[in-house]
Formats: sequence, structure tokens, C-alpha cells
Amino acid sequence: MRLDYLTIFPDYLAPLALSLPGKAQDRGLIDVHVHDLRQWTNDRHHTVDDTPYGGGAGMVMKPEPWGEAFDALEVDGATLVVTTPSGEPFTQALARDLATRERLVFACGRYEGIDQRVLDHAAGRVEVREVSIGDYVLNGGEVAALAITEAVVRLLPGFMGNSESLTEESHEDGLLEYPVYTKPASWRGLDVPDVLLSGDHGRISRWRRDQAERRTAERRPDLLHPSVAGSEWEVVAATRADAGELLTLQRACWLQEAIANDSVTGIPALHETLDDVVAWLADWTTFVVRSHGRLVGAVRGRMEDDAWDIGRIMVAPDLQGRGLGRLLLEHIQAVAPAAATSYVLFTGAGSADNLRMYKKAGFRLRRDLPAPPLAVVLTKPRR
Ligand code: JD8
Repeated sequence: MRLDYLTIFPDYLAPLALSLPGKAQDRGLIDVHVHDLRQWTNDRHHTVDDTPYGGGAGMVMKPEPWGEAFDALEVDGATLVVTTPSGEPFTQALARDLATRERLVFACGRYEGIDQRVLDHAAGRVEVREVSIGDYVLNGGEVAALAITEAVVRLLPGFMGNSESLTEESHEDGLLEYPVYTKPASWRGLDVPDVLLSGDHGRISRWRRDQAERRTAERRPDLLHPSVAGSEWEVVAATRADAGELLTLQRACWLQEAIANDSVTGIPALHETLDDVVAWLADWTTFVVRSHGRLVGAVRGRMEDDAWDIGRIMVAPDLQGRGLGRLLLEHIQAVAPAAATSYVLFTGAGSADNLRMYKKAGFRLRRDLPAPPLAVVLTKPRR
């Protein structure tokens, strides 16, 4: 793969000669060329910027040097990667995609950015990918170009000693990394988890999968629930401050259950007070979802012997049917402690929609288990 970098700070890209990209060059896997944009200026001050049309702070990069650079580098047919805070998010999937290209040309801007006509012009000659490495503001595009280069080059065939390790990585399987340990087995009073010393590879991989899922659920629920990504729904841990809205949502949701099961007296959730909600928030691991600040969903879980007891799955009546219930059910399963060997929940015997959702999620009706009045119990083994 050939990689060209256009920048007014070529020294910023010196790391390309080091570590990973350096090794890749030595092995002929990549052919790196860093270019100072100023060589394509024609005035004695090598001017690359000017004031913005329409006014405003800062300077904008002039189009002419870029155009002449593209001509000199004969970029036609390549992929132009323009790093910019307004670009598409850089992800492992995009890294895998860019790793299939023959040639990448990185346009590293500075100042307030590059005159838009440079990109419009380039679009007629190359594939243009405007890419951002994250929702924060840098002073220029070089750091992003380095990050993207490292993520792409390490995916090139023949680069990683054992490609198997690639498949096990964060973001490769949509999960974050599981915790890792090495010698000594005990350090400053902290011991390596016994399962890792057991030699039981089945248990070890289940433990690692479980750790990866739990970390992902806690730190990046958006990765667990792609439907969340970009949606206004974010699953967060509940706090005491949510109690009032939880009580209100609970009453709204269980009114539907009362109608579905033709009973009000038989539904505890309908008779709880605010203090009751505050009390159970202290006993249960509880998550809520807010949409534009409004509490629209919730779920709770706690250990019951060796089962993870799931309950109070609530979805605001006006938002039902959009997958939020499924999202909450997936999330509460994902955060179950390692000790949980199965999941258990109950719902109204007449709650057809709930029963359909639970069965679709792998839960099975257990008429052999004792259930609260008007309710049925469902269980699901832990994978
Ligand atoms: C390229 C100029 C600075 C940005 C005015 C500060 C990427 N994730 C990212 N954050 N920031 C960048 C980035 C910033 C850049 C340039 C990339 C060129 N700037 C500008 C707009 C606001 N200054 C980035 N990838």
C-alpha cells in the first residue's frame, strides 16, 4: 500500500518511521511519502492560508497548493483521507475498509480547515473520505492521520505475526477487551482470578466473554445495542433522583398490565409508594433510559440464589413497539454477575406482548415453578 501525507508540518509525521509503520516499510508492506504542502506555493512567503470569505475568526487553507499537490502526486484513482472533526467516525470497520485500498493520500489540514472547493474538486478524481477520530477538537489533521495509519497498517495481510490475535481484539467482535493478567499470580495483595490459573479453556473463554460483555455493557452500551447508536436512547445506571419518574412510569406501565390481566389489586407495582421505589433502588441493580431528558424506560436485576432475577422492565406507553423493551432486556442480561447461571423473570399470565418478547429472547415458560398471583415465571439458561 502506498501512503502519501500532505501537511505544512511534515515533522509531525516523523513517527511514521518508527514502530509499526516503520517495520511495515522495512518489510515493503507500505511505501510512505510525506510532503510539505508549501512546496506547491508560488509566492516567496509560501502562503497556504488566507482570511475566510464571509468573515469570522481564524484563517482558511487556500485551494491552489492542494490542487497543485494533487497534480504533482498524480492522485487520480487513490483514496483521499481528509481528517476533519466534521468527518465520518473512524471505526474498526472503516479501518478494515481502508486497508483494502492500493493507495491512501492523507490531507492534513490546519487553521480553520481547507477551502471546501479542494474536496469538491478532488471528488472528481479520487474517492474522498472525510474522517474524524473522535468528538473532540485538535489543532490539525496530523495526529488523526497517524492514528488512522496505525489502525489500517496493522490490518495489512502479512503484517501481524499471528493474524488470529486480530480477531480477538476490541471492536473486532463489537465487544471491549476482557481484563488481562500476567505473572506474578499475586501482586501487592492482588491475585489473578482463579479461573485463569485453572487450565480449563472452556471456563476461561466463557469468563473472558462474560467480562468483555459486562465491560461493554457498563462502558459502551451503544456497542451492545447498535439500535442505540445514533438513537436518542442511552442506558445508564439509575440513581435516587430517578425515583419519582420511575414511580410515575411504573404506574403507567402496570396500568396496562392491570388491564391485560383484568386486575388492579393483584399487581404490587401499582401499589408502591415513592418510598417503596427508593427502597428497592437500593437493593436492585437498576438502569434507566432517557430520551431528551425524559425517563422513558427502566429495568432492574439482582441475584436470587444462582439466578439473575430480572424485573420491572418498563417502556413509556407512547414509545412501545420500537425495540426499547428488547434493548433493556438485552442490557440487563449483559450486566448479570459472573455467578449468575440463569435468568428468571415473571410477567402477567395475560400479558401477551411481554410473553412474546421474552420467548423471542430465549426465555421459557416454567409452569413448574411457583409464580406470584396472576403471573407466570420464565427462565433462560445463561450461555
Ligand atoms: C483536521 C484543522 C483545527 C478544527 C477550528 C480548531 C480529526 N477528531 C478531530 N478533532 N479535530 C480534528 C481536526 C482538526 C483540524 C483539522 C482535523 C484541520 N483543524 C480546526 C475546526 C475548528 N480548528 C479531528 N480527524
